[in-house]
Amino acid sequence: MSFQNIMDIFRKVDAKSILLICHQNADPDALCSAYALSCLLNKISSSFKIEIAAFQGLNKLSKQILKFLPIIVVDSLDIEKTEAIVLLDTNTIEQLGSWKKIIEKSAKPLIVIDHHSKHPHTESISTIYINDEQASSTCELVYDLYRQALLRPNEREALALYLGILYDTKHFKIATLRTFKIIVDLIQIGVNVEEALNILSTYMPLPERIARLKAANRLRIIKFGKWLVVFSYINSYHASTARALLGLGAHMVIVGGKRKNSLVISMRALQDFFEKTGIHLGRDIAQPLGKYLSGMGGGHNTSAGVNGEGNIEDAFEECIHLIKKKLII
Ligand SMILES: [Mn+2]
Repeated sequence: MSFQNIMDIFRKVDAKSILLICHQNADPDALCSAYALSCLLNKISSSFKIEIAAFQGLNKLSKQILKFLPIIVVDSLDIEKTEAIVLLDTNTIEQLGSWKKIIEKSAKPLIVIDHHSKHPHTESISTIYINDEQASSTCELVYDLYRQALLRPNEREALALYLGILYDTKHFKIATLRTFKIIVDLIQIGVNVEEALNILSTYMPLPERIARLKAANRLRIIKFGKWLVVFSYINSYHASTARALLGLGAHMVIVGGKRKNSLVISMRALQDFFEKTGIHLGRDIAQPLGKYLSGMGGGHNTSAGVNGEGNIEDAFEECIHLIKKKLII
């Protein structure tokens, strides 16, 4: 499926208004791919009226991007006035919340451009399904559409594509040769690498900074053989704080505090800690801790969370007990 196929569909329905939809709390890849695509379509025909919509608006970093790129995004859906819909960076229409039903019922052509694993339902309701799991980001796919259209992004569009790719590859940690080839082109067009990095990294609200610093000040360090496990308490930004403490040098972090009437705990560990100790945070710590606190716990191997009731000191003691049980030093 190519750019030509998309244009054929637009021509078939005589599309004047085109709606580009991002997944809920649109991340920079969703937002920037929609923006770059809207610019591409406007280059093809200035008579297209294009609107970008995101269910429940944008995430924090995407909001930051709006200060640097002239993107207008709405958080309401008006499907009546549009002739065609393009869904970007969205794996399943579950990610569209209450818009899901409206999209499903609509008889208007639906074009999906995505790089997550192929989803049969999404495929079944789409007129054109551009899905490439090898692509690092939806921005990479939109860049491909520029090439197919034999058009070159301008500086702003290149910056948008760069930001989407930068975000989705976790600052190029999971970039491929294909990604870097595109990146070279975007830099040649005029992307300022340092400025782009700043756009994606400067945003941290003051309360979050304070939470991180307070948690660092209240650290309790426990050494299990060569492993450093740190505990701290704070009443907000648990996940962010846990990540920050990992960055300070801990192998594993447990941060908890009160939220409303319950106890919330976030934990993080280094990949190396998981591989060498075999301790799976979700299964071995968060799940049993959730039970202990009459709540729920779970998560992944290096990232997990618990919601429950009780006293934070008790919860920490139980964590220590669970770690000791699993850890053969
Ligand atoms: Mn993406």
